[in-house]
Amino acid sequence: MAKEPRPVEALSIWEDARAMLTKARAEGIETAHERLQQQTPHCKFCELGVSCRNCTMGPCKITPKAPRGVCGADADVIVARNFGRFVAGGSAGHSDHGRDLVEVLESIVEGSTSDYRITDEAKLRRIAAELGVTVEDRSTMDIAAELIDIFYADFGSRKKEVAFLCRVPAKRRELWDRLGMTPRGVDREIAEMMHRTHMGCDNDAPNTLIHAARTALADGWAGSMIGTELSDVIFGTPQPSMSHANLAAIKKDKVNILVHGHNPVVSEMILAAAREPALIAEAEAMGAQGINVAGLCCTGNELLMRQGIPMAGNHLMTELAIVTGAVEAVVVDYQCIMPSLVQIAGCYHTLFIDTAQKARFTGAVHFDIHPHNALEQAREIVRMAVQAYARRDASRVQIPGEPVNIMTGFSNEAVIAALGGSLDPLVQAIAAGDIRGAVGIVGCNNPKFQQDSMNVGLAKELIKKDILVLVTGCVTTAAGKAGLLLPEAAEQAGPGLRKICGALGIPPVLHYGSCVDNSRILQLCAALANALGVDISDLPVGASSPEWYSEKAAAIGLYAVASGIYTHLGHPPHILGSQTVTDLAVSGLEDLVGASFFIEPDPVKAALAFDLRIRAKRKALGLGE
Ligand code: XCC
Ligand code: SF4
Repeated sequence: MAKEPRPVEALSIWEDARAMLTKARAEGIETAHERLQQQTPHCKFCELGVSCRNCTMGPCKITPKAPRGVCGADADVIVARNFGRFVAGGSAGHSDHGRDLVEVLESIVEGSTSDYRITDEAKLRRIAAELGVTVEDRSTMDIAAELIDIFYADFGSRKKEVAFLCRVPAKRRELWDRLGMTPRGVDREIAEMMHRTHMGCDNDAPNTLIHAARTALADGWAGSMIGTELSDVIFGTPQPSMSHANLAAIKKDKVNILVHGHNPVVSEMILAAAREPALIAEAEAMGAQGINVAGLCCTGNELLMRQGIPMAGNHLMTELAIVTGAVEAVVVDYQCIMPSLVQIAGCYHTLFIDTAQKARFTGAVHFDIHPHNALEQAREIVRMAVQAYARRDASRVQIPGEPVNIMTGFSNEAVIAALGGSLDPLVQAIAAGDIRGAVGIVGCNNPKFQQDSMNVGLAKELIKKDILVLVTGCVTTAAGKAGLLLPEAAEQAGPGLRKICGALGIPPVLHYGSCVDNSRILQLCAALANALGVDISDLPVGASSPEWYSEKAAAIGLYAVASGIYTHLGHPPHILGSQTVTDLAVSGLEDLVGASFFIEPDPVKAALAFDLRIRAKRKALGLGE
């Protein structure tokens, strides 16, 4: 029997989401919320992580009566192996994205593309010098060529460690060396994770988890960091600017193109094409008042940070954005793109266009986009969207609400510039207790939670306690819609944070970018630790992914913890079937790496836990509470 649909109020805290969920139901369109109901109750064995399909003697599942799989693996081994592969999947996603940026830079250097160029030469030279490349008296292209080799080598296996470990405090590097956690090469650690979890290899859960951490560190300090740094080099380093967020980013009278996915390589070209006068004229000839590009998920974050395009929504808004009936095209690259979007687009005049060979969707229009043809293909896509405008059914258009303004563009470079050229004022503000600490709130939506209730709830609680919040990924849109990405939100902060934000004209919640841009937060933590002469685990900082869902979020969480950052999750990964693995995650890691995970579904309680942690860390540093 079909289950009663849950009231829309229970599904999301947002009016725009509720309005579109109501419209979807009226139009007979199914969303992730309905599918979650169909999928519940979930398989208990999978939920606990105690089912294994790693060979054909199985599949096996662990029960009190059958405590070992056919090969003899127990719950600890099976849970650790499953979690290791989960993390490898996430690390692969971010890192393969990073590699795509290296390939674009290579195309620029080789001269095989004129669509992309090096926008921030100074940053390229700065990174190169940091990595030991000679920069004096050399052309930018020459330096770039050498940097490309270094980054390709970071994906390989012949190095002792990935290049950006030069940013990591010495104490942390020694610790990783001692534990066998030093990431050597992105592909190497991912491949080794797959190897170790083959039947009959690594059958010691803690040992498997150490390698999972190493795999995650390869993501954070190499794959993702390369992605962030090269995106800045190619598309420009973000600077503070104003934009807006929510479904009102979709404009009634314009040709609406939503970019979705993660990598700016394609979405930047879509935006460039959409800004060309000839295509705008075509749109006007169709009766539209221009072309509007708005973002979803992380490719939206990338364009928001650098180009100020508005955010239509985060993960659970992606289906609902199409339900407005006013979207001409959804153009996707990869990751977090629900295959259901193809069906929902099919209920409207909306074109669903995929652009990456590694992320094809049955039923999509496919464009094979490469550096050499990107802009020309993007023009073709924009032209198709313009033509689709003629097929829009005005009677089905409903765009809820008013846009909420947001401030974006906080790269570390921008923050340091705002501070007058160095991190010293931030260090002083932390020492004085005006900013007691900082927490990065990152990651996703998950239909298991009321959308954005925790993402927003936690941010609000933390700023009250004079804890600066940095957001990335899908938490960006959540914080933005709640008005927290505006300097005025400082009124909701504690007195110290309010004072600092007021003096600098910045919000108490800073938009730090997309999910690969969590590497910006890693870099900031490392720089703060180096400035204070301590390890990252000594800092009064934390990380949180309240409503996470993806393998990538697990990789982020694990590299944060392994880097020494106390990390909150709103719900656990599929590990509870092993006491050993669970204990390690929530306490044992503390002894090993100076940080652990904590699981807490209540944002108020999570904020209290951060408060306690930050208090203790401040005390240990000889600062006031
Ligand atoms: Fe995906 Fe990055 Fe999660 Fe959002 S936050 S649902 S991973 S888009 Ni990365
Ligand atoms: Fe079963 Fe072991 Fe094969 Fe897993 S690896 S399916 S536990 S026999």
